Amino acid sequence: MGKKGHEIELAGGGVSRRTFLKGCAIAAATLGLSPEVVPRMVKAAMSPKRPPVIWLHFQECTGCSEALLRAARPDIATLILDLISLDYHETLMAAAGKQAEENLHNAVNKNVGKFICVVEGGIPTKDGGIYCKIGGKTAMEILNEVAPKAKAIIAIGTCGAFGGVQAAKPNPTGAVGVQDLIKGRPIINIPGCPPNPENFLATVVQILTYGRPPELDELGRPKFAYGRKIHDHCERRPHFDEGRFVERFGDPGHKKGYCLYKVGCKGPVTYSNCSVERFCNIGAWPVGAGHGCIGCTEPGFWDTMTPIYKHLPGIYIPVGGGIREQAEEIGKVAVGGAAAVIAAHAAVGIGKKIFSLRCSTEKKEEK
Ligand code: FSX
Ligand code: SF4
Ligand code: F3S
Repeated sequence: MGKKGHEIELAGGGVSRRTFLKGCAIAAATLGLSPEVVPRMVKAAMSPKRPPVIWLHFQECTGCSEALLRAARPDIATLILDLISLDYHETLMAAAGKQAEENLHNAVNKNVGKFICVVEGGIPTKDGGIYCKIGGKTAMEILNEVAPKAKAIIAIGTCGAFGGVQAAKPNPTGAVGVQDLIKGRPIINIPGCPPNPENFLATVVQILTYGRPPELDELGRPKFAYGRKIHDHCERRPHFDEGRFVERFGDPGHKKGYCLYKVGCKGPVTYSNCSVERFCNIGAWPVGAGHGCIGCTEPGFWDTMTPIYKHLPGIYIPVGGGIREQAEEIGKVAVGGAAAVIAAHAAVGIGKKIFSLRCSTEKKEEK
């Protein structure tokens, strides 16, 4: 890229300064930081010493890499690829076979204690881990060779973080997330199926600028991205509060943009910034498109958030006043990750008529 006006070439040579500044501004906003930190971020990110990144792929659909490469605001993929030195990525690199194996070996051993290991995909542990093998080695073997030598590990996507859909009961391959196997290294989970690339970008910029991972919640997720519920910032929330719900897909309420809770939205129990950050630079996100959130950033969502089109067992909506605090309990229970049956009270406007969606358990208790 030539050096014309603002088109100043950066460390990696792929993006203009303007794009770069925009990217850092987005990262700052995503991190919840003031715009004043942007120059510091730019300085840190412009360092010619780009952190080496080794990106491993295990049991997954490659949607995480796809989401990153197809990100649009402002060409986040290029920006990320300029911020880091991507030394190994099986989907993107030209090398194959023996050469690829040598690349991995060299990238790890040249950068012991310095590289960021990104893990995309779950790791099968049953039967000696034979259900995912690359170059004759199991995913477990590769992870155990690479991850302990990393400075930090980013488990990208719900598969890398919590095992993913392949861990759905009965979990035939014994799929788990990175944190179940690797101890003693910092692990940052960026779940979502797939995750929002802006959360990955912001995490990388945070590490580059401050030399440490962002603050994490008890599930290892950055609080800046997973600190609030989908429901807290959903554009359909006023309908929820006023008791206006979609009863069936395609009904008049659906056409009017009413709340999707009754047709299975798990936004009240899902921690993620989707309703704020959105996707693809066009403000798109699942609930905006008319489908409920399926809770894809939560561990075990494939078991705990299903059936997708039914509200969670035990959830009911008592309409009346004074229960707004109880709505907060919904998320806490979900973050605890435990409850197969979550008794949750959704906040609704004061003085509305009582209607109930009580589950059979509760009906039985009433009898
Ligand atoms: Fe998993 Fe990544 Fe879901 Fe796919 O590859 S988080 S299956 S959308 O995207 O690992
Ligand atoms: Fe939005 Fe879902 Fe909450 Fe309704 S239940 S307000 S659609 S997040
Ligand atoms: Fe996933 Fe729900 Fe966001 S389905 S992408 S956490 S809106």
